[in-house]
Parts: sequence; C-alpha cells; structure tokens
Amino acid sequence: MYVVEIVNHRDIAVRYGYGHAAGVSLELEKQLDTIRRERDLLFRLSESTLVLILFGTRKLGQIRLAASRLTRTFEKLSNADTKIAVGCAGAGGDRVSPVRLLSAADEALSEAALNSARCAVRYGDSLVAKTSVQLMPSHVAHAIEQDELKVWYQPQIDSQTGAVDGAEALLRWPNCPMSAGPEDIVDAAKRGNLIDKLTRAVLNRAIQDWVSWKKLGLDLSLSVNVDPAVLTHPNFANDVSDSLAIWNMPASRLVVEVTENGFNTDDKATYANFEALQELGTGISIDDFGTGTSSLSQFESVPANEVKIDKSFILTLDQERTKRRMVKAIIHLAHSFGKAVVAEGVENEASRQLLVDMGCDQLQGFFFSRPVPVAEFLEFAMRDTEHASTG
Ligand code: G
Ligand code: MN
Repeated sequence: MYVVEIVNHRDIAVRYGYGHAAGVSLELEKQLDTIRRERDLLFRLSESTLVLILFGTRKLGQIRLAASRLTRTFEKLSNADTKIAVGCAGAGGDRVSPVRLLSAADEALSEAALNSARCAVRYGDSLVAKTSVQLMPSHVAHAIEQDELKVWYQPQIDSQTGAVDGAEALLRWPNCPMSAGPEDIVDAAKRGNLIDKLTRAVLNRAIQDWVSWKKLGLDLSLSVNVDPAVLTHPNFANDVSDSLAIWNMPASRLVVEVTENGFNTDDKATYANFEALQELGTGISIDDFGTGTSSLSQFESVPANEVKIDKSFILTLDQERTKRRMVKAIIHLAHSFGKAVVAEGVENEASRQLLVDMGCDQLQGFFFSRPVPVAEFLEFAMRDTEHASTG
C-alpha cells in the first residue's frame, strides 16, 4: 500500500492559486493510474493525498522499486516545483488488517516527507502487532557503532512571547529495520547494559548541537531525557559535568528530564546524582508528570525545578473540562512550590490559548512542530527569531 502526497500542495496553492494546485493533484492521479494494473486500487484520501494499492507486490525489494518508480515518474513529468513523498507499507507474507497497513503507510509518509529520498517503507513483522517488536541489545550496539541513532529536536515555546526558547532532544532511529521507537531502543539498551553508553552518546550529540546553535546566536534551553536506571550509577552527574566542560556549555542551559518514578526511590546514588546536578546548576524536570504515583509530600521535597505535564492531560485539554481543572491545579501547585511548568502535547490553538491563560511557562507539541532532524530544527528556530526581530 502506498500513500502518495504532494508535500508542498499548500505552497503551490498559495503561489499559483487553488485551481493550479488542484490541476497538479489531478496530474498526479493520472500518473498513478498509468501504473495501476486492472486489479489494483487507486483512491483519493484528500486534496493532496492519494492511496495506491498494488496487489501481489510482496517482497521488500519489489515494494521499494515500485516506490522509487512512483517518485521518479512524477518528478520527471510535472514541473520541478512539485514535491511528492511516498509512504509504503507491505505485510510480506503475513496477514495484516487494511487499517493497520494504512496507518503504517501513513506513518511512513510522515517520515518520507523529512528524508531526502522522499520515500519510507514499513514492512513485515513490525506491522503484525506493534508489541511484537523485539529489538535485541546487539541491534542497538550495532546501531551505536554505525552511527545510525540520531538525536532529533522538538521546540519548546515561551508561552509569554511565543518564541522558541528551548529544545527537547529525542532519540530516533530513522532507518530502523524493525521500526523500533525510542522506548524499545532504551529497553533493549538496558537489557544489554548499554544504557550508559547510549545516554552519553545522546547527551554529547545534543550538547554539540547546542554549541553550534549558540554560535549562530540562539541561546536555548536544552532538555535531555535520562532513564531512572542511569541515575542509579554513581558517575552520572560527573559525566554530565565533564561533557559540559569539554564543549563549554553552561550547566544552567541543560535540563535533565526524569520520569516521575525516577524520583520515587530510596536509591542513595540517585539522590547523590540529583544533588550533584543541582550543585552544578542544571535544571531537573519531572517528565510525564501526572502519570506516576508520587504523593503530595514527595512533590514538595522533590529535587526538581520544573514539572512537565504529561501529554495525556494536554491532548484533549480544549475538549475536556476535567482535564482543564487538573492542569490548572497542577500549574498552581507547581508554581506555589517554585517550579516552572512545561506542557507537552499541545496540538491546537485552543489548547495553546488555554495554557497561556493558565500561566503555563513553556509549551511543546505538534501545534508548533513535531520532533525533527537537527537541520530542520535549526531552520525553524532561526526563522522564528527572524520573525521576532523584524516584528
Ligand atoms: O515523555 P517524553 O517527554 O520523552 O515524550 C516525548 C514524546 O512525545 C516524543 O516522542 C514526541 O514525539 C511526543 N509528542 C510531542 N508532542 C506531541 C504532541 O503534540 N502530540 C502527540 N501525540 N505526541 C507528542
Ligand atoms: Mn521528555
């Protein structure tokens, strides 16, 4: 199954008019129709998106070949301004529901829109059931060796000014053969005692990226996710301190994000690490706040200066009154204990406005930007500062 999208459909419409954009889309449909055999299916999903199902194209090689043919035929025939991306999903020999296939192809499409080949594939086992991904530590070790793991960034927005003032570093494996997500990677790394190595790799990459942004005049906060297991290792805070010193990044710009249960522990080394980080001056954030089990008394004494409200509270904020009441209470509580508040999972303007009104400090979510590769993040942040400086 192929989902084909004209990535810059909106730009074309703005520049040349909607009639022209519709024409381009029709041309795409015509092109796809020439590839279609009698038994294949072609239908339209939206103005800019078409779905093509080629029956019997089973092998990964065949699927890839057909996909690159799709991109090329169209790019040759139409004017060079039109950019298309193709997301493909194939079940291999397995039986997969059409809905699962479509959602996998659509997922691949979001990835395709970002890569240079403008094409991405989801294939085989990983489609049968998401949970069947069993990533082995050796896969992760290999990926680290081969430099296949990437750090992507999602902007954090100052709710008062609307400007980008931070970035969350997020682990990604763009060409993972079993499409493992960050949680699968971290789990496998923990099983193979690779989690320290992985955390150091992400931290160092992120710090180096931060330094390059700083040279361009961007002074952002940088949030890095740290698994609670890493905090139980006595050297963690030292490693952070060394990395910051090597690249010459001020500790105050770094925020260490730890999930709520990472604080919910009697582990001595963990608390020593928290103390050392505080001494160093890095921020400490309680990630996915609201999903854990810590009590109010713990919240008061927790060694964190920031609370990051879990997206499960934020995604439907504009639709659910109970969520609004919860979030309002969390913000109030956090502020009264002197902690800053970040909301994660802001997906629309209504939720953004609500959070601004509630006094939330920083905002993060698809409404502003998805996590993107470093080059795109930089472009986003620079464009944002240009807007700010030109009024
Ligand atoms: O728990 P943690 O803060 O590490 O989670 C970050 C994850 O949340 C990222 O993988 C990111 O893709 C996801 N995310 C960020 N913003 C949004 C959003 O607006 N909507 C949804 N559904 N997910 C988001
Ligand atoms: Mn996080």
